[in-house]
Amino acid sequence: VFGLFNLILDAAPQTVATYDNLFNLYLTFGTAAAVIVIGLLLFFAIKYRARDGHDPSKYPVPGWKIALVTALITASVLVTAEYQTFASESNIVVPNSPDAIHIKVLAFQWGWSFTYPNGKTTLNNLTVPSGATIILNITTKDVFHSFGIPMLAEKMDAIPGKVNTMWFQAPFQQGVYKDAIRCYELCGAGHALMIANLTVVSMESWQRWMSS
Ligand SMILES: [Cu+2]
Repeated sequence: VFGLFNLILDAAPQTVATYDNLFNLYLTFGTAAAVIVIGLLLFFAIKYRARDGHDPSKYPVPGWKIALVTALITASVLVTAEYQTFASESNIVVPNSPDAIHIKVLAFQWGWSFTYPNGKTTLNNLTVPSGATIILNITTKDVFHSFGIPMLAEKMDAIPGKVNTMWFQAPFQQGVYKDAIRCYELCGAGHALMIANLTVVSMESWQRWMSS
């Protein structure tokens, strides 16, 4: 099932694949740990249950070998998860690219305003060129909000008096991604309405709009 999802997201940005791979790794280890622990718990609970003719003091006690094997398996799982986590960080740090497009995001009760390098502003719609590296500088006019693009597996808090940076690679597929942007911090009566579109245009029409 996860392989299938990855296939569908094949055309999606690298950051999405990084987050998904990491999530699937933790999910796999977590599920395996749960199955083994709960399975053994049930197995031993039934095997060594109290009944006539059985003396608990005569039951076998696990020796150092089984303890060592358990410790080694646990250590290798933890080392693998930590290694993958730190290795993934290089894929998601804000890129220091001169081609990156910087856009200011201002959250307010209740909506989003985006200000582009040419000084223009759009409301509840973020327009970016296909495949480009986008660096967002996110803040808020009033209360705490949180800027999230679930389809890109990204989220960043918008905090009064502070500018938080988040970056993403724009999807390659052009078009309007309806309701792709949402608020993830309960921010008042209109919280559920803090929805914006992500519009992906060609680099040519982006540049035309930038210079218009
Ligand atoms: Cu909000």
